[in-house]
Amino acid sequence: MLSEMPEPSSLPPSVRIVPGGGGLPVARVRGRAGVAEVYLQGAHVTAWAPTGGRSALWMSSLSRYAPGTALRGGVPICFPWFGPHASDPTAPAHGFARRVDWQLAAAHEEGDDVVLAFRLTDTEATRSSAWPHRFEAVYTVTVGSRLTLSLQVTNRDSVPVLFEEALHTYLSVQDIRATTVSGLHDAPFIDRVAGGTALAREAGPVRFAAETDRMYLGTRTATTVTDGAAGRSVAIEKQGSSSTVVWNPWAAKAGAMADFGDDEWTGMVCVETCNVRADAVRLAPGESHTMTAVLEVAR
Ligand code: TA6
Repeated sequence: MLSEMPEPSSLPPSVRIVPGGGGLPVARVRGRAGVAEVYLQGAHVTAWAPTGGRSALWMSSLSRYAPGTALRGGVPICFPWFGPHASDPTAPAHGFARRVDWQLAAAHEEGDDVVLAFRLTDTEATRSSAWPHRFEAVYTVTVGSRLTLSLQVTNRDSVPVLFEEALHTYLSVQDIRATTVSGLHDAPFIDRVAGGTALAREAGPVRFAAETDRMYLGTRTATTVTDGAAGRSVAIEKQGSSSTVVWNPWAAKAGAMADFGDDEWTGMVCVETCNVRADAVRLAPGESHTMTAVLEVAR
């Protein structure tokens, strides 16, 4: 359990910290305009729905809920690197941020929205040869008819830092084979399934007929996920992000993941707001950078 849990009296009536999966503390948000759940481990949003709607986020039924283990689904925070570490094979995939406890620093109501601020600073659990730096991260989650996620990173070190970051958003869809992602037409991408480094481009919306793992670089555009089978869509606006990753593992890779149901691949798609590879962020000592994603469900 966290040593720095906020006093219940300091929380608005719409926010309660309760034991979640595996007994991990989770902030349960019941606002006038939206509801959500955010695990303090990883400041991990695992559910969000406009009030009266169903969660736009996907969680695996096989997700593990254990200290230090990444949850499968929702919005994992990948930081300070994306994917495997460039040189240390023992370093955790997608960095340490999603595996460590964040502090719920503040929570308040703003009109019909509920705003929560989570904070992570360097500790023994984050400092390693893989990334030894002093830093502060503040993650602001605004729960309402839209979900706004804002990650601000500040360099608290005495040397410049370079980092990658991603809001690795798992969206729920009725059938990936009837789902498209628009907004990335003609944007250059690395096809990670093909193991390529060469940049490809595609004229139309992204469609899914096999494992798909695309890293779009140098793109600041909004995207729209159209869930054709359910007749609904989710719009993703972003600021401070130059990369977008689109991923579906398809059957074989889903079957190879212990925390991913063999047939669950048809019900999800990842559209990730990020700064990765050539778009990695460099900060001088004392400098800050903010990356924001805004999700909105449209009929
Ligand atoms: O964002 C896509 C990706 O990098 C895939 O290559 C796959 O590894 C996925 O993330 C999930 O990674 P994880 O470490 O959460 O299993």
